[in-house]
Amino acid sequence: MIDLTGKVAVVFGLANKRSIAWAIAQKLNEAGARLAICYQNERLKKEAESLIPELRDAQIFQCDVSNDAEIETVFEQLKIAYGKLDIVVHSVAFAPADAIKNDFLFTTREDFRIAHDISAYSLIALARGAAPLMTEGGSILTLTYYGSTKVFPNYNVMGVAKAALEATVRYLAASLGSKGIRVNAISAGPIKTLAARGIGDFTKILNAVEERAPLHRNVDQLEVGNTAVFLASPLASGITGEITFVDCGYNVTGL
Ligand code: NAD
Ligand code: 0WE
Repeated sequence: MIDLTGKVAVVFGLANKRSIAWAIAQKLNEAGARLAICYQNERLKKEAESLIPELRDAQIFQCDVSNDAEIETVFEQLKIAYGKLDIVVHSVAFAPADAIKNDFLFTTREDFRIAHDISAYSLIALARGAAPLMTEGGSILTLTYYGSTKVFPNYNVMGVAKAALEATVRYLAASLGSKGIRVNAISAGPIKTLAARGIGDFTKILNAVEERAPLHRNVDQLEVGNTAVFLASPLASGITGEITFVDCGYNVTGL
């Protein structure tokens, strides 16, 4: 068993119990980490408040990652509450609905900007806020998707933003390596979360994985959580700048 007793983890991107962030928070907590959970806005506060009692030694904080002032404030609050940080989980993505529905050719400048700001730039902003608190080194994790590399119908500008996010992981790994801070991404297979709701062909995507992935099934949030615990732990001390697939092997298949 991996033991994260005495470690402090902050997780961004909790919307509801189906969120990948929630599974990661649960698994980190099971491993012994203290948990700071961040939700985006007032609208999601109630949900966070209702879930938090399921964890041991957890607190909630509000932070919209598109807002520099809120990022600054949350790291001030985390410093007061914990004094240090060991693990940061970025489980946040957003593109305006039109951009992941309409023809990619018509992606607007503003929708491109928003997708990249929230889904990729925010990792840099969070890493910069967290680094001074990661005084004993640490692990930064983000969530990506294979649409960064291959074309999936409708993923559109999110695919471009995930490509930027994965490159950001590599540059941050190089930037923070000398402080003993590792930066990695988990590339998860498709999972029915809030972020997947309303995506027309989602069942088709899930079925394609069942049919073609080496394991002939889909992944669940808890499998992503287990990999997050590993990457956050000393067992992964030699791994940084890496994209780890948790997709039942789908990405290695050619047909
Ligand atoms: P989710 O909807 O539960 O999580 C997305 C989170 O992003 C939400 O909690 C939302 O509040 C947060 N968010 C959006 N804009 C924000 C902002 N401005 N400030 C702060 N938070 C903001 O869905 P999820 O599937 O758990 O997504 C988490 C991550 O996993 C995303 O990066 C997503 O791209 C990635 N991912 C998801 C899948 C999938 O199929 N569900 C597959 C691979 C990767
Ligand atoms: O990263 C994602 C989805 C992220 C996402 C979802 C939404 C829906 C609501 C970002 N922005 C928005 N904006 C909204 O208004 N995934 C990996 C899940 C996902 O989304 C897809 C997928 C998969 C998988 C969209 C098209 C095709 C496949």
